[in-house]
Amino acid sequence: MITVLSGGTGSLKLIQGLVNFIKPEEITLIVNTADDFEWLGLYVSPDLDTTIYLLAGLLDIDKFWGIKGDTFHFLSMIKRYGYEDWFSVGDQDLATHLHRTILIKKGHTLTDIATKLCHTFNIKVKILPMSDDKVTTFVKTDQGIFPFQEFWVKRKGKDKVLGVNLEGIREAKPAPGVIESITKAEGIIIGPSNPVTSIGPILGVPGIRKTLESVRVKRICISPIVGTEPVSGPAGNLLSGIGLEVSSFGVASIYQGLIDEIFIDNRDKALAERIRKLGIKVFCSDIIMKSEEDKMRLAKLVIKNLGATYDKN
Ligand code: FO1
Repeated sequence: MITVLSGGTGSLKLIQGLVNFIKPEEITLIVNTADDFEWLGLYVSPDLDTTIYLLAGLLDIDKFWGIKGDTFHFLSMIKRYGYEDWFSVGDQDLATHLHRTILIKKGHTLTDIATKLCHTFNIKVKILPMSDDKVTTFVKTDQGIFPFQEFWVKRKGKDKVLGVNLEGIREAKPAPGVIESITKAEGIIIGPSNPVTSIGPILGVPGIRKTLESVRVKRICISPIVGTEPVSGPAGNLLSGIGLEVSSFGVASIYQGLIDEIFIDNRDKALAERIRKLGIKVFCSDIIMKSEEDKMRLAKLVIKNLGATYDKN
């Protein structure tokens, strides 16, 4: 079994590659839930839903969120009633948020709900939220403090970041199965997601970082940065906001002690020596995943470097 710590876009592209080589039952994903928020009274869990839609074959892969071909009639109507429409929830997507909210009101946990959704869509990959407890990312900027979705979607991630606060993280417990998925894994991958607000919250849940530090199996991270720019998303602004270098070296420094090896882009070869001094092995490759071939090639290399012999058959 391999375990992947995962956020939105980047990690999911790698997972699209991994499922070509590893039986889905042999893959566990620990997913960030600190982006979750309440939207018009509904519980929205963007990274969990994006993961589920991807593996169900429903994801709009142009945007890498929402459902392909979804309509937005509900959103247009609610806007006429005077509600804000900056968060584009499609009509089919709405059903998922409503379903989750109903189940939460009945006492189900995020883990139960993820399992139910996987069952509905016949998803065999194990999808675990990082925690069943509420953790909320707030981004402190020069324009004020905003919950993550407001910072990223409403304000387009443009404000200068001064810091990040993960409310509720100290009290959060790892969701059932999370610690076990790390201790029992034959290899661990930290996906190429934003290290501050996607992977950061997962590692911040008490117990997860310590467990990851203690395991003996190989732990590989794929950098989400090429040069001084994130491949996607707000990682650049967030890394500099917490005082770190916006580069694969900055990423490696966050994961020091947690990873054995980092995949960086061929163009960042010059950083290799500095990263090695952190006690982290460096593997240079083309890490941009645009085509299906890119995803498969990178996934194959990661599996090879994990030293794992996974056979889909
Ligand atoms: N991201 C956007 O940039 N704009 C949106 O309107 C938007 C809507 C949305 C609806 C449901 C959902 O599950 C995700 C959605 N996202 C949207 C993506 C998302 O909020 C972020 O990209 C992630 O939180 C970052 O991992």
